[in-house]
Amino acid sequence: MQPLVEAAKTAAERIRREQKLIHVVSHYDADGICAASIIAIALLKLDKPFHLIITKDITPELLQRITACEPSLVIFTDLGSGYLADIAKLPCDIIIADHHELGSIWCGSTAGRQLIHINPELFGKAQFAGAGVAYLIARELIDDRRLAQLALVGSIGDCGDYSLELFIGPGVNRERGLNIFGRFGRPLHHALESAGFTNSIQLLTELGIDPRKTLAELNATERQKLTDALVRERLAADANITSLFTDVWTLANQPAELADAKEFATLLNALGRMGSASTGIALCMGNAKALNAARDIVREYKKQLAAALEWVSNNPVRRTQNATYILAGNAISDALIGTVVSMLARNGDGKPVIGLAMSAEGVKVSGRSSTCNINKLISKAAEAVGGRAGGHAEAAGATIPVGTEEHFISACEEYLKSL
Ligand SMILES: [Mn+2]
Repeated sequence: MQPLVEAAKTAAERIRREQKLIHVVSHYDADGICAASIIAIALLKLDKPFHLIITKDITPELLQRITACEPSLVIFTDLGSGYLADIAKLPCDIIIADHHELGSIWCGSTAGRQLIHINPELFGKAQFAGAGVAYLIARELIDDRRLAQLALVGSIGDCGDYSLELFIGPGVNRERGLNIFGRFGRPLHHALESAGFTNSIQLLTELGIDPRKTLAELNATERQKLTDALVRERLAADANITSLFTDVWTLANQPAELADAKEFATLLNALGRMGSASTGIALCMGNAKALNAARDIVREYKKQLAAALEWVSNNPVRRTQNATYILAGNAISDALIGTVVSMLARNGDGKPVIGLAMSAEGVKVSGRSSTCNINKLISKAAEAVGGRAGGHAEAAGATIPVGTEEHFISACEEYLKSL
């Protein structure tokens, strides 16, 4: 951890020295939105002017646009490690705070420029998400309770296996609780049904609990009654009860909808995918008014996601011995294909699930797998067809040229057969 902290200190010192407009570029998912907000909160407090760009991907056009502003410092959060060769062309100092798989390795100075590359993998420890790395930098600059909250929300949104203990403090509380999503945001009967418990209204009524209450609204006696009943139900079904409990993270001084870290992260993820990352940034920075806008956007997101899942169930997916491919074309938006693929992969056998959908830049590819390194697979196949890829061992994405889909799938199959 020490070298990682030292690198974060170097980045913080560089930020403190900057006099010109700082450009911040971050990823559009929950982790990226939290990472960007962490840096934004610090820069605001330090009175450093900055410009923030939230993006799905680093493209040559984006880098050109930044170059045209003649910046002297650009900060990348939750992306960048996979694009070092392109980013290094920027004619200024660069900080990358990322955790995605490394394309190549650089740091230090070159041609009078400072390149600070902070990725936990470089230090042999992959225990931080993008927001966690941003937090390590920002806490060297300012003291603000929101930083640890956002680092936690981003890490939870990223779904990786991260150590979260560092974020526990006055604004962040961890306890063991029921593993039921929607503690603050969903009526209990709905939350229970989504968690796989049937006849929830009947069960709650029998227990004397108002089904419209949320889990967070239950008093201690009601919560105990419910817990006992759910344990009994699981035992009666001969099911495992350990999955009934989980770490529950509560954020202090947040409106109810943002008080549970998982719910907050889910909301940010939906906003990012709907092209409203700015609403997410506003929420992270404490603008309570942004909640109204967020609610409307999330409603629309759920509608689109339901339609996408319905499309998948009504249209043939391509299953080979090695993987499942969803050729969605224009039927599923490129912003939703990753979520759809995640949901299918969760219920699958661990073999790769790969979705392809049309996007403005080409064909967006999104893959998940727990049995092979999906980032390697997708990178290899994307490279074979002239595309660009990046991600993690379990989840990765790419953009490939339109018309190369079949070639891409053959390249995947070839690679999978060779394993
Ligand atoms: Mn991330």
